[in-house]
Amino acid sequence: TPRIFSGIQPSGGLTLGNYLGALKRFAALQGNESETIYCIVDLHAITVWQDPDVLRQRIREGAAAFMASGVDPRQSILFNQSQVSAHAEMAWLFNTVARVGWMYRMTQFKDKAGKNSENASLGLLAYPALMAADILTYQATAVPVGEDQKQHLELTRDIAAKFNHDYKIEHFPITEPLIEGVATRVMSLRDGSKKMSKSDPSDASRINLTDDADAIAQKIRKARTDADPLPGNVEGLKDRPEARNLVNIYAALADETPDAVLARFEGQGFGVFKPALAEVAVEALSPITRKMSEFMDDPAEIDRILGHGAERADELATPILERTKEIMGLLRSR
Ligand code: AQP
Repeated sequence: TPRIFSGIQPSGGLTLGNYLGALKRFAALQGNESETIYCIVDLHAITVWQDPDVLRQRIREGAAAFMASGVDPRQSILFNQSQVSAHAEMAWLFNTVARVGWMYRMTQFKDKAGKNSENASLGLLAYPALMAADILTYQATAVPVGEDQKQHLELTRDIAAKFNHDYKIEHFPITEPLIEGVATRVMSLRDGSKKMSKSDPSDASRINLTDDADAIAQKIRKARTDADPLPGNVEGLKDRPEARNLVNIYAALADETPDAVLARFEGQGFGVFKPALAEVAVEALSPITRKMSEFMDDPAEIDRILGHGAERADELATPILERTKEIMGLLRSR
């Protein structure tokens, strides 16, 4: 059976991008044909400064968002990264396998470190080695992610291949990225060339999973668009990134193809399309927002679920970590 791993950072409130690119698909991948392991990657979040009290709350919110989106902690293993020490240990081993030059090439590092990259945390540079550790500590074979994580997943493959080559053993699988559907890159509502992101300074650029119906409708109404009517198929959206983004969001939320959506709205302007999109968005998101807040009413229960998930994750991770150390010649005498 395929073993699927993926994670989300508790580095801010989750967005529609996180939901469509990740959470919605995490739930859909659960089932008898695969083993699913989902993680709130708190060790990744602290690569940029996090207020401790806020972080604790966001870890719980992350867990609530997973469960509200349909991740069932009985079917999947759901936990937060820092409770399973194998992730950090494996990351150190991978720091010795990965090359410094590989890390400097990562576009996420360049974006997040900004101009003054000498002042970025060492952890921000090593981020992708920890991500490789998350995945390979479970010998996971497939990782559902959004388009923005593609480069990091290629680096995970490079680390696995170099380890297998250097130690002359087929120990780690070469993991497959699962980047599927029309919402693998949801764009900002204010700028069709930027991805929707939880850390964008403009709240109007994104739909948060905690936004109420009025906020969702207002953000969609104000979303940047052009003035042309909608075309009859996706070909007609080629040089219209903002329009394409809204159509893709509609299609992903309604589980339709963009062409099917356009067939219905051909010739209509955004005065008609935006209210229809807002309706679909509220219908899809309001049950999730409601369930998230119900889960958040019982933080002790969330902590219990994460603790139990961490125990199960630990059982899978420890033997693989121990075997990795043995392959590398790290002596174990007890
Ligand atoms: N805009 C997006 N469209 C589709 N998928 C997205 N993902 C993120 N943004 C979009 C996917 O969500 C998962 C979790 O992402 P993450 O929390 O690990 O960090 P990120 O990719 O850096 O997401 P953000 O929201 O942009 O966070 P910040 O602002 O902190 O950098 C991943 O699978 C990601 O692909």
